[in-house]
Amino acid sequence: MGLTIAQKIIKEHLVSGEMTAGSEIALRIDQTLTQDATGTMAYLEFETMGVPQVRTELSVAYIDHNTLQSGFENADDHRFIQSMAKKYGLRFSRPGNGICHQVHLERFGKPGKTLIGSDSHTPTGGGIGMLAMGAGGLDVAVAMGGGAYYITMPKMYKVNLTGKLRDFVTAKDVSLEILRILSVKGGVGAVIEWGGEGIKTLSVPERATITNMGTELGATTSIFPSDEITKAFLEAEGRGDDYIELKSDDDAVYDKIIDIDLSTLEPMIACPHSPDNVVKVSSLKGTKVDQVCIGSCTNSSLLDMLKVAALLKGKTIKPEVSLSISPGSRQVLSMLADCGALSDILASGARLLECACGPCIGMGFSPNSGGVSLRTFNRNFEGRSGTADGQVYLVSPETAVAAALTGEITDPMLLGKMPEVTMPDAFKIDDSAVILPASPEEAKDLPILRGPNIKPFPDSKPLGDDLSTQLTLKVGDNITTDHIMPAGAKILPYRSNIPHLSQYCFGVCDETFPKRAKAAGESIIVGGSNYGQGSSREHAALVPLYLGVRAVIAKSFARIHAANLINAGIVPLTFKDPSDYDLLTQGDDLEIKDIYAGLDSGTLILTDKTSGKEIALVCDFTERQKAILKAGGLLKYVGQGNL
Ligand code: MIC
Ligand code: SF4
Repeated sequence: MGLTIAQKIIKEHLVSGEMTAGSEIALRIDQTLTQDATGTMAYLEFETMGVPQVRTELSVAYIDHNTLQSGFENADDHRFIQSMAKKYGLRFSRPGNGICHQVHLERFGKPGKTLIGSDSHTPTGGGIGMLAMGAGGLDVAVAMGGGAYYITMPKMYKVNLTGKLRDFVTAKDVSLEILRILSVKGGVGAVIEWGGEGIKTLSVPERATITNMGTELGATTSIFPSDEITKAFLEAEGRGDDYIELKSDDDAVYDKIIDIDLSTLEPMIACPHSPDNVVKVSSLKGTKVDQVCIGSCTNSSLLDMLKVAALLKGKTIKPEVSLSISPGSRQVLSMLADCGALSDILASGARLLECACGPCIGMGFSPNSGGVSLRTFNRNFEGRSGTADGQVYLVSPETAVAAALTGEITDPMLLGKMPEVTMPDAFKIDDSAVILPASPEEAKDLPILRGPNIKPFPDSKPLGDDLSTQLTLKVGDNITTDHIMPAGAKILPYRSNIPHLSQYCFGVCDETFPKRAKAAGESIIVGGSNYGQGSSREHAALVPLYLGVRAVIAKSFARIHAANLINAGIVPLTFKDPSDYDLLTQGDDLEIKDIYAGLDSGTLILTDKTSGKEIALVCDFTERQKAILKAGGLLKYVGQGNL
């Protein structure tokens, strides 16, 4: 039987386990990346492992999220990460150098390699044929220390593309279309391979938009073959030597195949508050728009920006609309400036933001109250923009420009003729904002620079045999990690201060939760399906841990969050019969007995002492996961000599 692209890379990196979908496998990781919002915690965790230098082929620490330095906290964290990078052998990408995924694609990613990153959009690297996955900070720390990365062997899905996109229909519309088809949980447990004749019409930045947004499907990762187009991109980045050809075997077997004819697609838009709430742009024609944001790791490549500039050239945006542009990297910004396209953008009335995540994570540029914001980003979860009642829609850069020019949601196909935009044969290479580490010899005496905002992380408890506690919070389906641990400019600076962060836990759902959880001492949360989708932030596990949460019972979990819960020593349990979810009420007293025996049998019985009902729960863990839970989390397990 032939192999898919992902299976080939997995086979080459397999440390242990069977390559059968559903079994646990351990992978050797070639490259890691972190960003600052998850990085501080990841490096604190790495430090406790006592490893003198990172053991990967390449590890990069990016600063791109917490770049609004409205106090000392972010600047202190940047300095801490920089000192860690210098001492432990990582490259340090300075603030201003760009968004981790864009810069990694440009300068470091290599086809056929494995990459994990403490950011859920790490699969962007799949655009050049990497097996690139998002992970919790602690898993990345372990990989930096030379430890394997454990995942469930994914199923293989294939999307076959035929035809060619029409003008004004873009890779972003392909992403939105697949979200419409599969939904935000349609990719859970799968790798999505993109193939078919149609991929020959897609450049690397377009492919990277698609793999980036595969994250919104809940997929383990997404991947394109590495072909002549990949080669041309790497050569243009001066990295032709990094190219290898990579394709699936003709007789590779897929669990699901989806066909999309690119030539039939139309501009699409995801409505508030979920990336899969997708309709045709034309169906919302005339909706008034207050704000437009172009950028983020989904749509901030030079190609995207050149198209935006060409469409804005010689025109002025509506006075009622505020338009922001954040190029994905310094390379993009500087090439835009050199060719004059930046002037065209600015002359139209756009505001230039720095090369960073910015508005995507609520780091400034929040919309007005109740404002309609059209964004080329990948997430539109409630409250994420920083404005609680903001109405965020996700669109392509072309649709974004159409809205900025007309002041309302407008099908970009009505803009007339699409100007010809081509990618350059050579990108401008300047790696001066990537600081190299010290030599291992020099590194020994280097200090680590810590600010006062770094507080000790919460202590986890080994799993006991009985748990008798209260159900402090019951939430519904598709709860995101932005619900569990919101981000935004006010809260993000405290990513290394769990006690402070804890005040905001579940703030979007129930502001009283932190107080009630603390008062309960220990507690259980109940959720619906796809609990913990979205960001990879391990804070969505560490903060509940700090607040005494010992178990989460849900209909199903998102992959990275389930791993983060186990890593934090919190037990993720699922209902044997999902309809039992309805039997539980917030405030009930719950009891789970004989947990150790249940871990072995795979079933636990939950007694709702308030209603007297008994509910069967699935606790299907691997031996390693059981050992981690019994040890009280991954850090403790690693401390027992299990790196
Ligand atoms: C996001 O897009 O939600 C983030 C911010 O990039 C997160 C990481 C974080 O919470 O720091 C992600 O996607 O993993
Ligand atoms: Fe940054 Fe937004 Fe991409 Fe997350 S999704 S890495 S916040 S640009």
